[in-house]
Amino acid sequence: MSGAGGDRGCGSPVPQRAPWNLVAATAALCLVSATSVWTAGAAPMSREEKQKLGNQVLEMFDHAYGNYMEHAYPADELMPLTCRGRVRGQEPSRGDVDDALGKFSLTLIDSLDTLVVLNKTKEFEDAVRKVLRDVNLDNDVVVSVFETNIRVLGGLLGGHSLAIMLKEKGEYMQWYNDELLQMAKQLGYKLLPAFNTTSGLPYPRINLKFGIRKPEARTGTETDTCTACAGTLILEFAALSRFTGATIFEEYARKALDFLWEKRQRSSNLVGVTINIHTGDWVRKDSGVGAGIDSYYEYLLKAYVLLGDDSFLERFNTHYDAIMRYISQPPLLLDVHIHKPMLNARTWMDALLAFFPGLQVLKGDIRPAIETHEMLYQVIKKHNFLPEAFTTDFRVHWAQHPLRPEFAESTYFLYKATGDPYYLEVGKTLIENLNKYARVPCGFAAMKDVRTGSHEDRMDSFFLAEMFKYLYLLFADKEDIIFDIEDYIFTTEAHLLPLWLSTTNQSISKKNTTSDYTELDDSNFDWTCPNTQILFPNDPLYAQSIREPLKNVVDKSCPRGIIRVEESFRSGAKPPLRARDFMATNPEHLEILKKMGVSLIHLKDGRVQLVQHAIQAASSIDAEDGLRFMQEMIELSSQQQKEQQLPPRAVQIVSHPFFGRVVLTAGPAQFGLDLSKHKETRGFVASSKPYNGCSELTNPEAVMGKIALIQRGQCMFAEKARNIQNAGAIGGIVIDDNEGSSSDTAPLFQMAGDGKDTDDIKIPMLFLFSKEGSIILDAIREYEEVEVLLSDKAKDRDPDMENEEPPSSENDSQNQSAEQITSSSQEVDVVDEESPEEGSSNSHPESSSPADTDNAASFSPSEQNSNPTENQETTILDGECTDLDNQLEEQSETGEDSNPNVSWGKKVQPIDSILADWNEDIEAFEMMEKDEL
Ligand code: DMJ
Repeated sequence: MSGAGGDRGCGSPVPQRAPWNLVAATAALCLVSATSVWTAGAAPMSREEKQKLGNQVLEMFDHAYGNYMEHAYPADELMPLTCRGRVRGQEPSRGDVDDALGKFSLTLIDSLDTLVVLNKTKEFEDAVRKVLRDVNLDNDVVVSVFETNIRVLGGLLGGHSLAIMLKEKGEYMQWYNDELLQMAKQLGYKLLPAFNTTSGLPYPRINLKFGIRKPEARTGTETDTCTACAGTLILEFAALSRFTGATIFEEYARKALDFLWEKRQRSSNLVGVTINIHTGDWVRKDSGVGAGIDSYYEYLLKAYVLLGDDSFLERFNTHYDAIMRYISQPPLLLDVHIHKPMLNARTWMDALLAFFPGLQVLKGDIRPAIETHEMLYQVIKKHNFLPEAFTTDFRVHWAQHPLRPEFAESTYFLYKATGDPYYLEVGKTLIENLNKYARVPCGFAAMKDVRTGSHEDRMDSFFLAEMFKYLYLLFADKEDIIFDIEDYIFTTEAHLLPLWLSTTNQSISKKNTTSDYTELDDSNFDWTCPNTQILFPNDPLYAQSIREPLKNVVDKSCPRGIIRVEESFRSGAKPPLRARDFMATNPEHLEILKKMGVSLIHLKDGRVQLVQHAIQAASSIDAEDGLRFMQEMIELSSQQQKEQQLPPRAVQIVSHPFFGRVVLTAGPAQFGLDLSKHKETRGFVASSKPYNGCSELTNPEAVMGKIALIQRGQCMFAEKARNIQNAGAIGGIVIDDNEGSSSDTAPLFQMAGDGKDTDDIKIPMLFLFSKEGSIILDAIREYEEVEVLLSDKAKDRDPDMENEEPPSSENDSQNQSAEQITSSSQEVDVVDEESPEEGSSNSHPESSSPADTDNAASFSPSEQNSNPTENQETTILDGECTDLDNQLEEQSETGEDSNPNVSWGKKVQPIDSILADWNEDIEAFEMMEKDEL
């Protein structure tokens, strides 16, 4: 997700319906840099230091872009570990992520305007020539309409915007004759068939060559799209219309926005995550500011800034008010249900919401922006990067990090708004972390797991489009950029569109809007704009004073439930029961459960099942507490389950030329040295003979004091470990014999023992799938001496590693052997190696998931209730056997459910409406469980 325009502020203090050029000019005063007035707080950064950091950003960009151009172009993206291009169809499918790839040299197009911002005008000129010469927009590929719009159409328009700016300056691009714009127009027409729905919302995908719904198109049968997917078109489409005079693009984008606005949930003014493009029904009714919705809000505000159309600001302000009322729980931003906005829909946040503080700066709401940004920074300091998702108590929920730029974007805008050098220090940390943990010999690799430091063979184009722009601009002074950045607005992909478009070809402004705003009065709209020139000179420590209380927020989390507890203490009422405090042996707790409509059922196998019947709750408040309790219990169960699984381990190649840059995710063993206890083993690797390690080694001299490589198969893992240990190995790496296997496609597992006592095995053992194992085997072939570190987490690259004399190497094509695993699975299952009599080296017993067999807390639907609509959720708790009376169970099965009306205190609610409400909650929870970014 991304940004806002320059330091342009929010709506301006000018009268409504003012001509936009005036609005733009006035708004430009709203958020200006306050560097000159800073007197205290974080130490100011010298010009030299800023320049040094700016130069570092330039060097990093060269490393990323140079490697893409050298090793991947004309492919869409660079695979930085294997140092080659990612060509769709030639790599295993990664699902939806691949829909950004249209065989149109994505990274080159996405990088165009970054080149100009970074002052690489000559390279820009070359890049534009390459785009015009090489890029084909007519490929038979199904692509995402959203991604193609923001990255490719946006990239071409950003390139065009800066090409004409340069041409006008008179030095570069003198030959340019709107060729990028012509390409953009061609692409625009290719996307239009996607809008052929009754709602006007676009299909999520389109075939670049064949469009939609023709048999050869292989798309057009989808019924749903995400709100951001349908609501993030207006900037690019309006720019295309205004640049070319072809009004159709802006009309289509406006129509889609109008439809979304009409469909907002009228009482909460929130929108859901996915919508049916034919019926307009919300498919997912959870609502936040991150994945699936993010740039819809962003584009409403920026459409106002770019197009000067008040209706967009009115809509944005209405939504913003709802966001701040329900979703914002400072410093957290938590998803809620659109129809029950007081109810959290999940207990974790996704990384995409990190753009939101930047948008709040554009809106002019600085305080919550500072708070949320600080919270995010605390999470980053803990994990080096923002994990794709993290819980309200700041634990990792999804451990990947694909080098997303959103946090850098917000950092840039907060620095522009506050002038607080603290944000420069934040940017410096981002640069350091990227170089330390993500930089590989052939570019920058996404983090597969921020906890272990392992990589994915992936460098997304947005990394070049956005990250380097925001980082460079953060440290740049006005004179470091060859044009005035304040004349442009950033799209969500950080492409630059000139603000003068607001006064060009504006014939279609509002022409086709279907909404009327009679229901809204001026109080809905915030026309004022906090001016940082007034704010900060009065109190230069303003930002710092807001951050200060949040310094330890990651260690001392305070999610909503706790706030509620505090509130109830204040009011003298009893605090609601938290799932983590619940004890099935505590009669008081059981009483509370009963009040909340939760019954507890003992299963024959000793486990305990919780079922909520909302209608049995003593009041609607108790029912809501019960729902929250169940939600927490589900979360707790799945966390416990995760915690019981061993986290993955890391094999880090530390010798020349890798120097720790290549980290492979490995499966642990249930025996041998436990690497989780801050232990590690470092040594050179050697293949064992026989390679399967199933008998006494015939080459003990080769493996003595080394880490032995053994092939999977033919005997138990423990037997292999004993054989290599007897030969003097200090560790072992078992490599899967199933050719082509990778943690991309298979879940990691733990190597189980042999059912006997394995205490005699003292050395550490790790498992690598075949693709990852072959990286080490290739490295041996190329460099002979390969040293690795076995640990639970990749270690920082030791500068000594790089100073060591390189072992003799035949050639120095250091990038070729670096391959990486790309699985997103963090689950670790237990697998026993096959028994000796199972001969085939390729036949492995199916991995058995602990979730299948374990007594671990797990979530399962109730079998005890015939009417599922009357149940909330069911949780099975491990070993919570109590002497609990059967009363509750009996109550849950009385005939009360048939009561047509339920009395909650004074309020009588028809059963149908209650059931409908709860049904929606159940659906939302089910969605939540399946949730993916
Ligand atoms: C970018 O492609 C855009 O910012 C988009 O809006 C969502 N996120 C990615 C980067 O994370």
